[in-house]
Amino acid sequence: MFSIFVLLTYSLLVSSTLTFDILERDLGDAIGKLLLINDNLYLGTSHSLSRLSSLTLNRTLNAFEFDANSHLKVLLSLPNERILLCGTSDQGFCQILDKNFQIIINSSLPIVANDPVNSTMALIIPEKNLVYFGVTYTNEGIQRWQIPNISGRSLNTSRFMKIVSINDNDDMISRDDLALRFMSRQQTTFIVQYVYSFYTKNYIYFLTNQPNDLEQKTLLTKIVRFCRDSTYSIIRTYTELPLVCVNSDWILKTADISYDKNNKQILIGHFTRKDGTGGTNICSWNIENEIDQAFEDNYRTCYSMGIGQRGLAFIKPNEPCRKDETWSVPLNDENICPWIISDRLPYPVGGATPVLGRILYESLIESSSVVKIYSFDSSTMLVFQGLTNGTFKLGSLDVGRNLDWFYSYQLSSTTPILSDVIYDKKSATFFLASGSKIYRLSFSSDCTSRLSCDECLSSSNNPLCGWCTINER
Ligand SMILES: *[C@@H]1O[C@H](CO)[C@@H](O)[C@H](O)[C@H]1NC(C)=O
Ligand SMILES: *[C@@H]1O[C@H](CO)[C@@H](O)[C@H](O)[C@H]1NC(C)=O
Ligand SMILES: *[C@@H]1O[C@H](CO)[C@@H](O)[C@H](O)[C@H]1NC(C)=O
Ligand SMILES: *[C@@H]1O[C@H](CO)[C@@H](O)[C@H](O)[C@H]1NC(C)=O
Ligand SMILES: *[C@@H]1O[C@H](CO)[C@@H](O)[C@H](O)[C@H]1NC(C)=O
Ligand SMILES: CC(=O)N[C@H]1CO[C@H](CO)[C@@H](O)[C@@H]1O
Repeated sequence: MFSIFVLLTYSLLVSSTLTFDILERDLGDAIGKLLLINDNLYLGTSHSLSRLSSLTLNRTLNAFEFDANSHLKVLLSLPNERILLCGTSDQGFCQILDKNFQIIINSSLPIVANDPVNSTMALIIPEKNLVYFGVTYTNEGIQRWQIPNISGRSLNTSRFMKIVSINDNDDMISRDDLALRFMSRQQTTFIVQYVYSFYTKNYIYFLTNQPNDLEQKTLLTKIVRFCRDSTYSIIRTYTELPLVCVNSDWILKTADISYDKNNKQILIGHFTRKDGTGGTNICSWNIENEIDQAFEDNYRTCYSMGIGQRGLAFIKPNEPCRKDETWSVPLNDENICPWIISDRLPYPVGGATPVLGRILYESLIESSSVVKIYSFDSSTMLVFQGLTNGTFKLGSLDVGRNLDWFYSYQLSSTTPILSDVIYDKKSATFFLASGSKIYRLSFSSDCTSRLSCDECLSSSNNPLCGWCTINER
């Protein structure tokens, strides 16, 4: 059996022959969100949601309209082909729709950021039936104070979008609930942009661009973490560290998660210059061995050695770290949550030592809008880079984390490629949006005409045809 590694290396030589079927549609309005659920491709513009056939890109339903001056902030898939939609009409709405745009439930609580650019990140935790929001402060409207900076909200239709409370089931927002609020006097000055979020078995993470702490106003990229076990309040287990790719002139633009050959999660961060002059740096981190280890070392410095300040004075007034003779985490314990929940220990704990990324790619001139990573087999990952001028590049990342670009293509649109890039493994198809256009790029046509993968590999000169191995052909 050929491996994709061989194919992609080979493709360096034959990249000129790489072929795909391309289909495009112009929606007439700038596309801001993309979501694929089975054969339905959902596209959000600022004031409507459309459903297209993923095969033909033809509309399969009348568009679902929102208020003309609203901003769509969240478009995510829920089990049973349902959709979670949040936007800013009337200071905020979140809704669950079925695949035919029938409203299953409404909420009119203010939940998301309410201007076009400031961010809202939402992360669904399926087994708990809840969704975490990281919301950037915006000063439009009078209800902004009701929105915590980070909150865990219920997806249960009987308590839809209520902040999950640990102790009770009533509607009181207790201090121990799944909500994190910054100190109120920092409200308009301490702005945290939430860029990405993901979870592992034990933790929830947000990636942010923010000031380091109260005394330092310069912007830097941070990784925020708290425990996934929602019987702890967020603030008890909240911690953050700077995340650096190359140096602190660069801040995070987009990020993505994939798995390496040992099935360990890898974080890919795409950084751009802080001063707005573009450039693209791509770094990677092994989440367990590098990021979680750095958090553990930082806790050890504070709790076991008693060195430095606890920090994070924008959440709770600062105080010195305290040495606790008995504090230790068992070796190789991947879940340190039970050890940091102790009334004797100060919390939340910040840190100043950055977690440095491994540099995969540096370009001082390219401006990118998105970088994505896909793992296909144990030895190679595919890297997708979308540029701000409508060009995309494909590269292969080998086990030694060497990145080779083997293909680039200019779309008919010359505006930035939307950060919601979808790759559908089943059909070896990319869905990209740029400006008001949606593109369907299928690399599978050569594959599907073959009887078996081996035949496909030996008789096709399409190097990406190796993706048919995923379809078990
Ligand atoms: C999709 O739309 C195109 C025109 O845009 C039309 O020619 C084609 O027949 C449609 N396909 C289906 C399956 O409706
Ligand atoms: C949700 O809100 C919309 C608009 O306010 C309303 O038309 C609709 O009837 C509501 N649906 C449900 C299920 O509450
Ligand atoms: C984001 O929100 C802040 C605070 O309200 C505001 O100053 C800033 O202009 C907003 N950014 C954009 C691009 O709207
Ligand atoms: C929703 O909440 C109700 C009442 O709290 C509970 O009985 C029900 O099991 C919950 N449903 C889900 C899907 O969690
Ligand atoms: C887009 O940018 C890339 C990298 O800077 C460049 O190679 C390419 O020629 C540009 N394409 C267009 C159409 O300007
Ligand atoms: C979204 C947001 O910024 N929420 C809050 C963050 O914390 C400050 C201080 O408590 C609040 O004023 C914001 O409303």
